[in-house]
Amino acid sequence: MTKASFPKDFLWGFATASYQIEGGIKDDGRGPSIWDTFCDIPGKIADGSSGVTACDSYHQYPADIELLKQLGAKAYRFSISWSRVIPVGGRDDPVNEKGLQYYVTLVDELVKAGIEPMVTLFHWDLPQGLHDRYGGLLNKEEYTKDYVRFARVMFEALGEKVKFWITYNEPWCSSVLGYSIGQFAPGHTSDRKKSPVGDSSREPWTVGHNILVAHGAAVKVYREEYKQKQGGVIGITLNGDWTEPWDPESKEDIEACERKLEFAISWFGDPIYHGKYPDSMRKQLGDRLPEWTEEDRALVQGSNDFYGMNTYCANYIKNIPHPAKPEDFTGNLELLLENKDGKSIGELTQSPWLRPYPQGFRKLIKWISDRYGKPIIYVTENGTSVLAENDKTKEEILNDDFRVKYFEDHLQALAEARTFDGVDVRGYMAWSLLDNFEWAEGYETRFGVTYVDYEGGQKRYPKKSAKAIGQIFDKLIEK
Ligand code: PNW
Repeated sequence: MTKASFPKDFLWGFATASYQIEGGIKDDGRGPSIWDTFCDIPGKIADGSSGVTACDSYHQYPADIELLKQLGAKAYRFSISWSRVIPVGGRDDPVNEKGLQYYVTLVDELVKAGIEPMVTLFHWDLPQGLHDRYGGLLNKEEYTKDYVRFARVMFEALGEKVKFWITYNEPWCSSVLGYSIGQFAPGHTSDRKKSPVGDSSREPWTVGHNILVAHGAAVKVYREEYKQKQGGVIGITLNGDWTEPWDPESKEDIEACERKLEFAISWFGDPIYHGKYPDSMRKQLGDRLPEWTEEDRALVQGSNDFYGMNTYCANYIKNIPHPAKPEDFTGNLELLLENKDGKSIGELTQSPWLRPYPQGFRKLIKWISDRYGKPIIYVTENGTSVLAENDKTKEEILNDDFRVKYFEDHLQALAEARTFDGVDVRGYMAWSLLDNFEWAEGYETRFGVTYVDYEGGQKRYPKKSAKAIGQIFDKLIEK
């Protein structure tokens, strides 16, 4: 019998994001982002914190590179703080050379250390200046031009050494969490108890559309002006989690499972691979979902060199037998953690939405692979928090057996998808290299394979899982 495995050149490593790790938010001329502003609003972040210091990677990046080397990582996925490079953000605004230099040095040092840099251009921290100037992600014409200029600055500065570009991280989160429920910056929602501005019935769909168009426009520039001489690949990273029916006997719940995947993943995946939105979304949302002009479709369709996949868990899905509410973004269904028999989909973690379900990883990556014609896939995030980890002693935190098991189970499932289901997966980035600023959950939730001592100068201590990942790959990669 064949054994599930990964090929010799499988690219594995760890992921982070600028606002979650860098700190130094006012250093060397960095401008504010919408996350700086959002964190300043009382009540938005669980522990009242912000990215003001985070892991201090703006200063301590050499420790991050040392850590990656020590762990045997082949790649490192990080993101660019747009407002560090262009403080106000716009196409006619000045570039901040010192901020840009930070990323040039980071890439140089990674390459010297033999670690492949994988760069995310946008991981949610939009320059506040663009939000103020014209409404940021809500304004397609202005925003696209500014994003393309930013992308161009980065291709110019880093493209000789960076061969993997990710235009956007998880547009679903920017759209839904940022413009429907208001849990993420800029906090727009129809709920007037939470925000004075926002229209949950329309804005998320507009924002999602605009992100797709800006992604397509940046890919076009990369392909026409840089790809040939720089020789890299470019794609988008989409999040999504597997679904199981709440009642396995119910035809409605089974259908709702598929609809949930379409509302989460195909919202972005279908326009890129099929040139249209899913029928289920058009049916429910009507003209609140933007129409594709020929021009925009041409930018977006076929715009992925690879599919970046983020996934963490799975949900039970229960159909809602009434017409959808205008603010619904799920596909008119309930997302549950227990099924009809009261069985939990997985063990509890510190994140209310995350319960590990490794067999769902294999099923989901096959679903994506089948729907999009067997694209090259890089898993750009996968990982877990641990229940009450922050309340434990340092010794206990470092012995994170729960996280070790998560990685063992998920990497086994991924190897099976590759070997037995014909999924063309070429790499895997664990989330995250470091404990870091977990957005609205602040620092209470730790996702790192490395413990960061926030009271002790952000010193880094690898947990058991940090070392385990290399050992798991050692067993799974063909010799
Ligand atoms: C991803 N949800 O976000 C992000 O890309 C990371 O920056 C983040 O730290 C990581 O997952 C862990 O949360 C998500 O509510 C945030 O379903 C929230 C959800 C999904 C993904």
